[in-house]
Amino acid sequence: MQKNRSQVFNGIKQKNNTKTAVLVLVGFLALALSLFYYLGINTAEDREEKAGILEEEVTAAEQKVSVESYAISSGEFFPGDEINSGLTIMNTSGKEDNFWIGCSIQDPLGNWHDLPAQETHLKDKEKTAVDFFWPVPGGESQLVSGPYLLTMAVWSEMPGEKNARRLATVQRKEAFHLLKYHEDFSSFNRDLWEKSEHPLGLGQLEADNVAIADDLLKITMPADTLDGGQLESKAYDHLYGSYRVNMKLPDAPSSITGFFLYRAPDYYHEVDIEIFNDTRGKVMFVTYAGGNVTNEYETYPGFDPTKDFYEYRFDFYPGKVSFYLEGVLLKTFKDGLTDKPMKLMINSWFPRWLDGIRPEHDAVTRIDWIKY
Ligand SMILES: [Ca+2]
Repeated sequence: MQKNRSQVFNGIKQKNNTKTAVLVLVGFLALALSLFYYLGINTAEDREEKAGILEEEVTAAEQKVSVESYAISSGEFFPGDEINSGLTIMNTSGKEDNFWIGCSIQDPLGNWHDLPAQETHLKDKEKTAVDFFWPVPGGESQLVSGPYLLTMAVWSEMPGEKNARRLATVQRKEAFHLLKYHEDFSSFNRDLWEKSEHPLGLGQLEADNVAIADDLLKITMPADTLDGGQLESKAYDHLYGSYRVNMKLPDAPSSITGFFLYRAPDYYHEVDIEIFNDTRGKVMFVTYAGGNVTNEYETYPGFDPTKDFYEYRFDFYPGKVSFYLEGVLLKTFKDGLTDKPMKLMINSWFPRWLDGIRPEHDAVTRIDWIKY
């Protein structure tokens, strides 16, 4: 039951100087996208945006342009990928006129990235399609992972000019997701990760209990023991961003699996998702700062984590951390958060505050991927 989260390319192709633009959407992607827009158009937010276009941005006295259609990349993107968006506009001013179309992208920290505005000259009732392409920066860029907002606007003059008026706007919050890295566990990346070896809870974290097999990271809690395993990033280079893991848990009551950011000492810098390794689907979201638990929330999101692979995620930004399961927002904390870079970790183990029931058989946590 893994979701289809493949990135959806969409764009409006411009046919040189022809009067009509053709929305090029191919096969399944077209269908998926159409459905997406069909559904999307019915959300309150979209209605609001539509209303904004018709009632606020284009006044009766200035009915100069209409937005005929638009498309915005959706899904997940990584460095090297390209974000596409486009819109088709029609000149409704009653005369030939020039228009400028701008596109801006806002990262989860609120920073804007403006793409160069494009100028177009249209006769009355003439339509044109304009595309924008934004290559996702890679390498050493300060890219922040998470959901991005995209807005396109039609202007009367070059945006930024003194007399420039915004004639129409299309905006989508959480239009797409940018991520910096996709660890698929096809091999063990020694530059990024190390296996932990130390006591934790009622047992030991053993490096031998952490292994790559079948394109999975497997953390084993061996039969008849209270031992477990832990993978941790080598560097303390994780702070703000979106952290996602797709995994299937073992049924080993009284043990838990944690996906979290951590920096020593204990209780000072931590953001946690903890899932109970049993069929109930009980999860906890916890943060630590200044030597204390600062937030703790327990919920049953309604699925059995031992039955299939599911996505567990938290988005951490200044003054805010939000927790998601299968893309559904379950909880946000707005205070009691550290601001120090941490390690990203994942572990399966037996805490002292549970019953310490030794599994009859090897209990294995299967981790398909981590993205951040
Ligand atoms: Ca994998």
